Amino acid sequence: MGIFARIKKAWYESIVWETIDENFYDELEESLIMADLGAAVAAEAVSELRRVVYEKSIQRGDEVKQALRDILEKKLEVGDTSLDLSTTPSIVLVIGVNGVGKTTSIGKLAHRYKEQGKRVLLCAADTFRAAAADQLEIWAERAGVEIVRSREGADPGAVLFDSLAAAKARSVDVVFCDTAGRLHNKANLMSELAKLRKIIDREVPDAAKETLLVLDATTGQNGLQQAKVFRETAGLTGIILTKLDGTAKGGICVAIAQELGVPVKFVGLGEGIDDLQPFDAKEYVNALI
Ligand SMILES: Nc1nc2c(ncn2[C@@H]2O[C@H](COP(=O)(O)OP(=O)(O)OP(=O)(O)O)[C@@H](O)[C@H]2O)c(=O)[nH]1
Ligand SMILES: [Mg+2]
Repeated sequence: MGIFARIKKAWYESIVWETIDENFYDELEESLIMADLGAAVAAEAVSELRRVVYEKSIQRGDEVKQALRDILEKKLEVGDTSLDLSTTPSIVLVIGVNGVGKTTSIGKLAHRYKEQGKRVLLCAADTFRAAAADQLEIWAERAGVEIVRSREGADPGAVLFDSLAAAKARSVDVVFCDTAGRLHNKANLMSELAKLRKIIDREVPDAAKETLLVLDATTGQNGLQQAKVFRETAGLTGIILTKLDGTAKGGICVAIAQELGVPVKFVGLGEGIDDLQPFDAKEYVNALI
């Protein structure tokens, strides 16, 4: 950056962050709420920022910004962001409400781990929707991985059982299990997921297991409620935050990390097979602020 651009930038930042007064904090809190962090977490972050600004006698805009980044980053660090794939097979159950990007994310994950030299098998346990297994099969072909599927209306538990048997027989490294996002009602969906969990625990008790909740970044505050409900039924080891390529900031993941202690593990940045990245708190917070 040239000297004039630098001066202009410094000047701009100094007027934007010039007065660290009540007004500044109020506006900041509001913009954090707008980014979907939720009222409670936004208030907490701002009060922490006040304390840091006071204790360190911070006056410069860029220092305030950095202090806020540090605070949010810390809030996101609530657990391992990598997948535990330490056993053969390891089982990854992918859950979430309809349309959030479960099947697409599985396709991307399959590609990612196949590229890393792992033997991957997809389990088409979404038998509720006619085209669901076909959609997963297209992803399996794209990624060049195996799939176990059945017909529409088949028992998802039976498909999972077959997938686990195949995984054991074929020395598969990782099974990604797709699930329905919609059954006749929420109670049905949840009891179905509880059943799938039980089958995994029974059939591969010693396997490394992940249960990933897929959340659409554009969902906003409702994401926290979804995470609570799914955590109760299926347990959660991580979040895949999709559709971050749009305008949504996905700040809900900060609220989920804070309130439920569940870390984001991957972010979805588009519809293509390469549009999935491991979550990086620093990068995420930089983009947020
Ligand atoms: N822009 C964008 N679109 C995405 C992303 N992930 C998924 N999608 C799109 O979201 C739509 C739904 O994705 P699916 O993978 O079918 O979602 P699902 O959760 O499996 O849906 P159901 O099986 O119906 O519950 C598709 O059009 C995807 O291409 C993402 O990270 N960014
Ligand atoms: Mg699907």
